[in-house]
Amino acid sequence: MTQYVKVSLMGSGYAGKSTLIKLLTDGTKKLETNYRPTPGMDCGTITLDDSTKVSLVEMGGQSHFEFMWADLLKGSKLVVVVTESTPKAVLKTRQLLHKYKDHLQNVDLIAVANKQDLPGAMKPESVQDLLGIPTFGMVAIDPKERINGYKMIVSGLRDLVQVAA
Ligand SMILES: Nc1nc2c(ncn2[C@@H]2O[C@H](COP(=O)(O)OP(=O)(O)O)[C@@H](O)[C@H]2O)c(=O)[nH]1
Ligand SMILES: [Mg+2]
Repeated sequence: MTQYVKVSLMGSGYAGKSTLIKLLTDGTKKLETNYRPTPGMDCGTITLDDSTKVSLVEMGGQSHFEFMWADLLKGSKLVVVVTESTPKAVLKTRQLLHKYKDHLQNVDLIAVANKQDLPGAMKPESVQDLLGIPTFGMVAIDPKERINGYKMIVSGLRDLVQVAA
């Protein structure tokens, strides 16, 4: 029987959550770069092994969808907080983590310092210092980053993957 593991992606609108889901679930070589705000939710599935699939669920980042977040977070094995790598965006993400800290208490958390390709991007280590959670650098529009994206999800699910192995 296949077990589904829920991984939620949260973060401000425009951070790159939908692009990251596409990167991880879609074999295409070129990732579309037009921005379309996610209407509430976006999702995709990746296969870890014969018996385990990961459901990636994006929580629409715009503030008028925030009312759904507490519900969407429920049952998540891992929450991936996606942020742009500008100081302003990272500070906003830190506030977001603070605001939802009660809902994030019993779940593994990692952060993605996305858009590392943009000039002046903060290094993942600096983003990690500010957010206080393990942080991975990412360029979600670059298909070459796909393997790093998988590794990041697998390392976030390490307890579960060890059990499955
Ligand atoms: N330069 C650059 N742009 C990115 C990257 N990831 C996403 N984007 C762009 O940022 C915009 C917002 O991305 P999207 O995935 O829709 O953000 P979401 O609102 O968090 O789902 C889109 O135009 C993407 O093409 C990246 O790593 N680098
Ligand atoms: Mg989106």
